[in-house]
Order: sequence, then structure tokens, then C-alpha cells
Amino acid sequence: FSTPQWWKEAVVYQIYPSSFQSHSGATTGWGSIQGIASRLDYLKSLGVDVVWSSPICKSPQADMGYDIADYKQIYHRYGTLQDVDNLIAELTKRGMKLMMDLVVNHTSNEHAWFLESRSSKDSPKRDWYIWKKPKSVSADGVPEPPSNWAQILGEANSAWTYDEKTGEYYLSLFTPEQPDLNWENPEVRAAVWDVMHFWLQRGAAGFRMDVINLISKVPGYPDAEVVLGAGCKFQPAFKYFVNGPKMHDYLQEMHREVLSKYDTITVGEMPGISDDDEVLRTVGAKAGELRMIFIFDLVDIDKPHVRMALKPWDVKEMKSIISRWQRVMIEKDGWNSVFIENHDNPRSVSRYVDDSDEWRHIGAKLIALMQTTLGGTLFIYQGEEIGLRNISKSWDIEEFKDIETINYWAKVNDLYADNPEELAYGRKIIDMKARDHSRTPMHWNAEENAGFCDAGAKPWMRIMDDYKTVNVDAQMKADLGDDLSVWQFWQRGLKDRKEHADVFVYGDFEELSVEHPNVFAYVRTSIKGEKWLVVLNYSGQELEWLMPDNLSVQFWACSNYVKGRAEKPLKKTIPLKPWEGILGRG
Ligand code: TEU
Repeated sequence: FSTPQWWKEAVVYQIYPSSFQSHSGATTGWGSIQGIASRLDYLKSLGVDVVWSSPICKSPQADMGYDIADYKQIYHRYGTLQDVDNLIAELTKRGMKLMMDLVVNHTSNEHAWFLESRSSKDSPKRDWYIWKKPKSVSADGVPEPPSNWAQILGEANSAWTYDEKTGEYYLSLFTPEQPDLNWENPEVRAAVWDVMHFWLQRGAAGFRMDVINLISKVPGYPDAEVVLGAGCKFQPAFKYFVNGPKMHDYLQEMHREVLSKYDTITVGEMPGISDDDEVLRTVGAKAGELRMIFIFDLVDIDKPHVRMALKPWDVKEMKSIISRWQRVMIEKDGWNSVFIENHDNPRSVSRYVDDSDEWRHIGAKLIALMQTTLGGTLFIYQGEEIGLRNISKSWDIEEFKDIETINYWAKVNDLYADNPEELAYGRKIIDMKARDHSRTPMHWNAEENAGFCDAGAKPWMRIMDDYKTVNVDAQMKADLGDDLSVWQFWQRGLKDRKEHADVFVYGDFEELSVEHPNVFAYVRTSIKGEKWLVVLNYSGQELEWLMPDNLSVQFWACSNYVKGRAEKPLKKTIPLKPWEGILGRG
């Protein structure tokens, strides 16, 4: 952390606090801050520098903590402010840092600010949220929402929630329990700056900022175009609040009022944006807004208009997305965040490779080789380091806990109660896209409850059935001769990334074989001219890949099949096993 660019080289590990680790004696069946503190040596040994925890503040948990009721108190199942202070102290001892999850596009509907705002039209805090009269009220007194916007976590519902008491609607883009703050109001912005100072002065190193590009809405909240077909009363309205008219003003004010006063790491979650120049207005080296953002092009590769749906994709599209952002940030002096998993997406081994018993660990290492050799700040999501896969298709729907999944399944049953094919398709969407897949408790060992919580406690969510074979303990201790477990492969990849940061963090990026349908190959080159070649076979077939004439490899540093293939290739054609990735020194 000694250099001003420390946040570029840092490896960030995202913890989903409800599912990471409980602490001995706890009977909640939830993870806790004490549990996180007990795993810092583990994270250090993996090669983690910064811990980002999904929200831990006081919340009724309508959206697993992304509905905050008090920004300066801790959710009781997770612990206390004292526990957070202790966590920060323990991280500091190990040369690590804490990144908080800042959720300020909206609060919980149980936040004191909202309770006051909804108490009356004359409340001093009425204008802290977005209140509108009904578009109309029918003869029998049924109000109509101000516009046809659909809820993001359940598009069968309106993004406007009716409040009987004052006869008005409030905007709640995600769920009725998450009223949007009115960022037009300088009092709201000042209150957010105060929350940020509170955590930065407490020792947090910065923030992941939840949907920070949605804070400015198009005035008037106009009706959205109809893109969802028959039976859908409400429509996705992203164009009316993604990177809205005043977003940059607010982010620049945030930088002036808060971020410029600290040495922070910041990453803005920005769903729905993919325009180079618009992105650079936030992450450009001289932008004066945020260090980096999460761009969703890769994790939304199979998303049509809404996330709980499917659209086809192929390896070429995946390659073009990754290569594009590697190039854009180099050419336009911006900075990437590198991530392929988080708490809102299915597991990467189930989405991008083959998660069968035979291929899961090979595919997980293929992804690890890609992630540890791409340019930008690297983010790993809990469980990704051991190659956790999606929930089994055999689980009952009741085992899925996420509000988005619950709303989606309710919509499918409302629309297609007597249509087995549509119900089956709806379950297929859940099996492939539910956010629950990445929220099951962590697999620490083969003991009861996978070591996540005491045997006497009931985990808040079912633990996956493969925890006895796929767990941290087994993979850290694995002695596979010439091979490495997924965890060992990640540990080695993070070590190589650190040792060759000038190549893998900062280096140039050039894609090879752009037209190849299965092989993702690229060369990373440091400013001093040190070249490394990465060749990734994103298929289950044996392939031969032709090395370009102008490239030669001195030795193969590693493959995801064996620790390393030191021999020099005799020919220009490189044989690739199914899902094989190789790294060679040019
Ligand atoms: O998610 C932002 C968001 O809209 C996308 O992740 C995605 O569209 C969403 O998961 C619905 O498909 C952030 C948080 O990461 C998520 O967990 C919260 O539910 C959401 O904001 C509201 O705070």
C-alpha cells in the first residue's frame, strides 16, 4: 500500500457476510463479522489485500442488506460497531484493508429518514425521497402509478409504491422496501457525505458503491417504451435512470467533499452502461470521480432486457467483451475492474465452462488463469477460489431465498399456472440465473454445516450437497503430485500476478486469433518489453492452436492441468486439451 497506485495492484476479495463464516458459539446460522475476522489469515495466505463485504449495516434484510435502515449501526446478526473496529484492526495488523458497500441510491423503508418523509406531505424530509401523485385515479378510487416503470427485482410489479396515508406514490426501483433517495436535494447529498466520512474516519479504506449510476433520474419520469410483451403492464426503464443527467455532477461533488480528502479505493457498480466515453468520464485518470467501476457486459452476456431471462452467446462474444475493455482502458487512460463473479450472478464455472464432476476443477482453473492475467484491479468472489458451482436442479424452489427469485417465480406461476412447459422454462431460468447460486454458505471443510456454522445452528440457507468434496480444507491440503487444486492454482496465480505486476496488472494487451471460435489467446507486455502469452481453450474439445510466426515461447510457466510445462514447444502448433489454459514466457 506504499505506492499511490496501491489500489491498482490490490487483490480484492468480496465477502457475502450472511454466508461467509459464522463464529463459534453463534446460533443464528448466519455469518458474522467475528467470523470474517477469524478467516483473515486464510485470506492473507490466498493473496488477498482488500476485503470488500456486502452490506453489514442495520437492515430488515428485505434485499439481504441492500436496504439499509441505519448507516451507522450494524445488523444485529452480524455483530456490533466494536466488531467492525476489531476487524479493521486485525486487517491492519496483516497489511490488509476493508472496503465497505455504500448503498445510497435508496434506503430501507424502515430508515428514520423515510419514516419521517412518509409521515406527511409537509414533512421537512418529504423531499428526501421521490414522491409523485398518481397519474390518475379511477372512478372506483384505484390510483395509477405516475409512470409505467417496472421494478428491477421483479418486473411484474411497478417501480412506484402507493402510500395510502398521503395518497401519493414513492419511487422504489428495486423493491417497495427500497425507496429511492432524491439526490436532487442537497440535504440528501450532505447526509451521504456524512455517512462516507463516518466510515472513512473509522478506518475503512473505501467503498464499492451500489448502483451509483442510477442516482440521477430523467426529470418527469416519462413512460418507458414497451419491450416486454403481452401481459406485462410495466416496462424496464433503464434509459431513464442509467447514467442520468446529473450523475457526474453528483460524483464530482462526492469527490470534492469526501474522496479527495482520503487515500481511498472506490469502485462504482454501474449496471447498464457500456459506452466508452461515458465510462471514461468516471474512471478516466483525470475524471475526478471514482477509481474504477463494475461494467456488466461480461456478467450480462446472457441477459436480454431483464436479467431473469436468457439470450444466446458464444466464446467469440465473450472474448470481444473482455478484449474491448482491456484495450479501451489502455488507449483512453482509464482503469479496469476485473471480475467474473459476485453475489448477483450464477457461478462462473456453471456459466462459462463445464461444471460437471469431471471438468469443474479444470474449468475453474481455466477461469483463474484468465482472471489473474488480465489488466486492472482484480476482484474475487467468495467460493470462486475453490470452484463452487450452481445449486443443484434437484432443490425445491423453497430453498431459494432471494427476493428476485421469489418475485420471478411468483410471476411465472401467475402467468402460466396451467402451462407445464412455461413453468419448466421458468425453473430453468432459475437454475441458470438465480442470484441464490452464489449466496449459499461457504464450504470450509467436510464437517457438519461445512464448517460454516456450529453443528447446533441451522444455516439460514441450505448448504450445497458437494461440500464434503469441494471445500477449502481439502483443496489447501491437496497433494496432487504434478497437479494443483483450484485453490492452490488461484494462490499461485495471485503470486505470479504480484511478481509480474508490470506485465499482468499494468502491461499492454493484444488479442491473438480474434476469429477463433473457441480459443482466447492474448499477449501481455510490460513497459520494458517482457512478454507473456496466455492461451485459453474455452471448449470441451481437443484443439490445436497455431502460434503466430512473430511469437516464440521460451518456456511454459503453467497450465491448468499440471503445475508447469517447462519444455519448449517443438512446433508452432500447440495441442490444447479440453478446457486447457496455458501461460508461456515470450
Ligand atoms: O445490484 C444492481 C443491479 O441492478 C444488478 O446487479 C442486477 O440488475 C440486479 O441484481 C437484478 O437483476 C445491486 C446489488 O448488487 C444487488 O444485490 C441489489 O439487489 C441491488 O443493487 C439493489 O440494491
